[in-house]
Amino acid sequence: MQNDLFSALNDPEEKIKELPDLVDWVSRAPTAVSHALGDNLIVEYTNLFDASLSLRAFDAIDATTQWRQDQIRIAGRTIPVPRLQCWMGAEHCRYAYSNISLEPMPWTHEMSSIRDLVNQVTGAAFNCVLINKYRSGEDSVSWHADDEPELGPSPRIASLSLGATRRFQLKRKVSPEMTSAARSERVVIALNSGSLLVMEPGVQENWVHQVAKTKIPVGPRINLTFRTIEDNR
Ligand SMILES: O=C(O)CCC(=O)C(=O)O
Repeated sequence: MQNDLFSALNDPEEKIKELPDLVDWVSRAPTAVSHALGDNLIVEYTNLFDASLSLRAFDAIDATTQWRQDQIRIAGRTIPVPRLQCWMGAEHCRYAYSNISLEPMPWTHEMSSIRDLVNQVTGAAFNCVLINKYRSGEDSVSWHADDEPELGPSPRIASLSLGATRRFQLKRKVSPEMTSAARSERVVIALNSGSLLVMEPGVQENWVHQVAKTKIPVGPRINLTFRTIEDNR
């Protein structure tokens, strides 16, 4: 069903570049579901965007984002990152991971209105966003934590999903004193279109996450992970 909806986006007649005003969207009171990860917490707003707004947001973001295909070096080989990306935010928000250095693109109208909504819902002051586009099941992000120093010691991260449903997997960061049961513990959350996942402080310190490749045919997915970088200039 989801993929049928998304195939409509290939029809130029269906393309809508403008998002509706999101200011009052928060009054629709999204449902919050808690996922306990040991002592840590993920809060999922399951219906932040309904199906129609998710489609429009997907299309507007896809059309207005300057996608980049970054390359990474692994074991002496340079390979394309298995997804498209764009780093957007306030001017001071420089970000580096896996030897990739990102200068922020200025906020687009679409993205700043989604940021304002996410800030309203979460009470956070997110000032930058990593936009990921997974073109198909071949695209992925492998195990990592969003724990780069510029995000501060205990970051809060909010992640909005649009498009095809993918699986968000989490496992604990390994420590020497950990039991084998804890080592093999996995949490899986379905990333449905229109849902907002808030990884509360502590998750990045204790857990890693991934969106693995899948052989099941899936349509494209866009993910927005909102972050905060302090301005220390
Ligand atoms: O696509 C997702 O839901 C996860 C993205 C992610 O892990 C990241 O941007 O750090």
